[in-house]
Amino acid sequence: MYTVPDLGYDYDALGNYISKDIMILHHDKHHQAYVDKLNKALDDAPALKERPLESLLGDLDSLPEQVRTAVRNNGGGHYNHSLFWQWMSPAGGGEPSKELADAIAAKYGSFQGFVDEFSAKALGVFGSGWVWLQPNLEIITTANQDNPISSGLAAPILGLDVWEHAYYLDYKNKRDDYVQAWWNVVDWDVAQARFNGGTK
Ligand code: MN3
Repeated sequence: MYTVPDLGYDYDALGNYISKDIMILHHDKHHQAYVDKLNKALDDAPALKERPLESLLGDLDSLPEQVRTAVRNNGGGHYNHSLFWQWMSPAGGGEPSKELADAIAAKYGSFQGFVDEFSAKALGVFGSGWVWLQPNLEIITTANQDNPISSGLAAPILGLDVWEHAYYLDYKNKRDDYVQAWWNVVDWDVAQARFNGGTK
């Protein structure tokens, strides 16, 4: 049985950037719903419970057709959100340090150049989806709850949820304000660790 992980910080820890109301709704309701639906789907295919979630998402075509879409959407939702909470911190913001900062500057000219491109891609996602920073520092987007690992790519080192449920309570339709605020809570230490350590 999958469970929703703790945030690792208080619901109100991200201050005015992402409100307590959003964090409660997003973590306790939306993420919980993905977990509940994933567990329910796997009751119909118990053998899949023996495999790590990364393995299922990395090989969706191998899954029985009756659970494939549920695993893609709800397994993806669980996987993505479990990472998303880690990528934010009340001590976040600023710029990455060390190897990641140098690599980003080498690829994008400057940290601000990277932020501008990532933000533009976040605003360019039509409807619901995510924007990701990959270990090779490419910025890619996916629709719905898809993760790059389902396309044969590496697991991302950073990602931003641009579903309306992630910002509507605070920012209404202004996704640009949400994206701008989010940079203030990004936990670069986690992104750095994933960059250094490599992701599958
Ligand atoms: Mn979400």
